[in-house]
Amino acid sequence: MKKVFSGVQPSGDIHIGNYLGAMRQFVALQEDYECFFCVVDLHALTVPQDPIKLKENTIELAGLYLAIGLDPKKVTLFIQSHVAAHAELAWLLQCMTYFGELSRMTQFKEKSKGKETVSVGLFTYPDLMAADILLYNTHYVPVGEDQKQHLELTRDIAQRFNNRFGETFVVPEPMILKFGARIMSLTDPTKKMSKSDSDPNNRINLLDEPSVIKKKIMRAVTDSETEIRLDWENKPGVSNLLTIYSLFTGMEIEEVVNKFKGQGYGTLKKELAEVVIDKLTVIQKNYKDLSRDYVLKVLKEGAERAQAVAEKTLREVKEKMGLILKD
Ligand code: AQP
Repeated sequence: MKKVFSGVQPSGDIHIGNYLGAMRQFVALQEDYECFFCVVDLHALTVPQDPIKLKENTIELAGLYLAIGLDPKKVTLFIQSHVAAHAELAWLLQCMTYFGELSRMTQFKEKSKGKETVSVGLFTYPDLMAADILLYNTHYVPVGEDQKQHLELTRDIAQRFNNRFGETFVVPEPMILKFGARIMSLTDPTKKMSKSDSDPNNRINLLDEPSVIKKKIMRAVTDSETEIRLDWENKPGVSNLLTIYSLFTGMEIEEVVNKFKGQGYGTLKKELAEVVIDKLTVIQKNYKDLSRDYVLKVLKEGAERAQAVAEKTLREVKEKMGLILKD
């Protein structure tokens, strides 16, 4: 069976961009692939985190994975730092990655822009991501558009390793949705919706109360015209709202545009709020039904399964690179 790996950072509130761009796909994939889904807490540490909040976010994200419909009998769900092989392989891969390659990463440039200091971890983040993926001999990686460049680097590293040390890693392929892979901010629709944006109104979180969802959508930035049409260049705000409507209802985008043609922005926003509230209420109910003990049990069992696979790959890599194995 082909393997799938993906991770989400517990770096803040999980929003509909994470869900529509990546997590929603995971649920369908669990039926046909051997899936590993991870709470990538080590990645979250690349920018400063409040330790108490990080722990809360980690358990919350694991609960959300279950609440959206992942079945721990079908998938391996675990916390990245529970499997030490991720950090170990990341080091080995760092020794095979060029400084120039990491310097070209757009996410690093964006996240370090205007900052007086940035961690070395933020710079080497793509190597940790490559380790996450390559440890499981992953064939497919379902991610949002913003992770495409990191995936390309992962492929380059895997090929470089295989060329130098012999066939070892599966060279993974990204699975990026053709539509909805980049959900935009509600307050500035030229930027992507993001957990770390300082303005909480930029995003709708999966666990937002209905009244908050409605308020955020009604305040979403549009434009000074009145016409509803899909036009990313001139009307990114309206185009984003239409896209979210289409993704949550399963209606084709053309159908959605026709439905709202000739109506005001207020109607689009009101109806969108109802659709989003309806969908998120189901996830929120599932989430509330989970006990912390159950989530921890799933994560423990997941880590044991993941560790067995990861350790095997790591041993092979160490051996090929010339390290002496302890046993
Ligand atoms: N706006 C988005 N639209 C579509 N997909 C998105 N993803 C993130 N934002 C959008 C996808 O969600 C998955 C998990 O993301 P991540 O936790 O790895 O972090 P990120 O990509 O850096 O996204 P965030 O939410 O903006 O987090 P912060 O602010 O902490 O950096 C990935 O598959 C991502 O592509």
